Amino acid sequence: MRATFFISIVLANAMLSTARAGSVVPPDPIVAGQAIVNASTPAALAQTIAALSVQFPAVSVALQIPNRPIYLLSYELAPKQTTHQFDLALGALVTQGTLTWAELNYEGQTAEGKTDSLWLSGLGINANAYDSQYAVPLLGLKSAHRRSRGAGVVVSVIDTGIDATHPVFENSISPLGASFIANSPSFSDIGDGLDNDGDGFFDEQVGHGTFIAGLIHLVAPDAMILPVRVLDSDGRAGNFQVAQALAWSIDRGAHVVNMSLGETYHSNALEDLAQEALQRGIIIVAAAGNFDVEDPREYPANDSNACGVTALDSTDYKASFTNFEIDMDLAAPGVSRIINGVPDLAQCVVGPIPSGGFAVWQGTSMATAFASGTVALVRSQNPQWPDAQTPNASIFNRVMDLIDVNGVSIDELNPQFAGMLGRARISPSGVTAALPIAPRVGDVNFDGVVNAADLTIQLSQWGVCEPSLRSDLNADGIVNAADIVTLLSNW
Ligand SMILES: [Ca+2]
Ligand SMILES: [Ca+2]
Ligand SMILES: [Ca+2]
Ligand SMILES: [Ca+2]
Repeated sequence: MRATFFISIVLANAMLSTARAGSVVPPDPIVAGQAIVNASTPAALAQTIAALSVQFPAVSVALQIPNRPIYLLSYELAPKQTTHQFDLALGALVTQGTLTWAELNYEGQTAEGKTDSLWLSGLGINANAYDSQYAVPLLGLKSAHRRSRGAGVVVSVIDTGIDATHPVFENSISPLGASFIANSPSFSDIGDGLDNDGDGFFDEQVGHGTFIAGLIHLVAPDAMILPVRVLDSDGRAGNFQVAQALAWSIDRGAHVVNMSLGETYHSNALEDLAQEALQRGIIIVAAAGNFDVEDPREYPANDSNACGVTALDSTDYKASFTNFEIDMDLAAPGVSRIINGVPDLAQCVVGPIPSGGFAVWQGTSMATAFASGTVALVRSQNPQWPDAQTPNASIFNRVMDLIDVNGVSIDELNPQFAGMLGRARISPSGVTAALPIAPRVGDVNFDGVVNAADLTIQLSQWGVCEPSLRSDLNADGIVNAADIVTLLSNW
């Protein structure tokens, strides 16, 4: 089902296409037989299971988000019972105060998967096209990289997985990634040969995570990327599973979390974790969605504790497909132009795909990746955070303000959407110029030089750690000889 130039040039427009104006946004499906609850005590959880079991068969606790009172319940329906009846029973437990909240396990999906947008690979889409794509001069990445390359920052990519063997990544993918796909422990970006969502395409979102990681890496080449595979090969996951991935990212100390996905149901589980991320100084960056609508809104992009990102073309005009609304924070390039069935590479977003190749794609997911990379550059230039001026809970707003005031105004170009495409188009060159030069790789104490003082700190932290520890230069969860070699090579 995958389009390449070799087999389907004429399909190119259709393959990259996204929804047209006025399109009906389909409701998000529900994972059958699953619900999510917040039970503040073991007694409340036991009471919940007992109460639901009076009405419904096989109610049990399937999983817990570690160290949070958030549980996945599994259940069955007897003949003539409906999911809606189970939802009402959950609602009654919330009303009587047994549960803090409860919800069905709605499904999220990549922004592109929702609109059947696929990547295109083929002749001429290569490493050079990736390095020279329009976003590089538009965002001023060359001058930005003289100020910051993202060193010391860990960006979690919650997606379909990442092909860490792709040559563009060199040593920038943490081997400590995770998979929340049942019976598939690898975090690699691989398919299962199935049309999991029954839309006629097989494994159509394989490559999404690799592509997204490649764009983050293009903007922040020294940031370490933490792969968190939770979306299936067709780009979907239940909110509980996405919440697991988000909690895992928070617990590993990620500084930035890229979520190029969304769902139109406002999930309490994701809201709780977005709130926790904010309190811990972790910045969630999420895709506005590709339906060209204001409503329904995609979550978590519209959460006030997450950075929602819309897409623009190479001249800062609104992407025809991008969602828009007042809660959006930033705008970034996300459009690829196809002319007579052939991508005009000068106007395309180009990223890596599994097995070493490159592709053209478009969407708010891609804009989100450019924004995450920019957040990583800014975070790297402020290694002292949290501090007295910028405690953890202020980091999100501080970064948004910095990127806004040093960004490019887009309201004049898009008067119909003024205030609804985000506060500014990201300008990595602008925002990095306004901040101190970031420490380079190996400058563990960020004093501007890599020397014995950094080595001393590294030796004192020898052993198992979280991948976000500055001394763990390859973010593999252990400070050891490999990290010392990297430090010495940057001496
Ligand atoms: Ca499919
Ligand atoms: Ca599949
Ligand atoms: Ca130093
Ligand atoms: Ca290490």
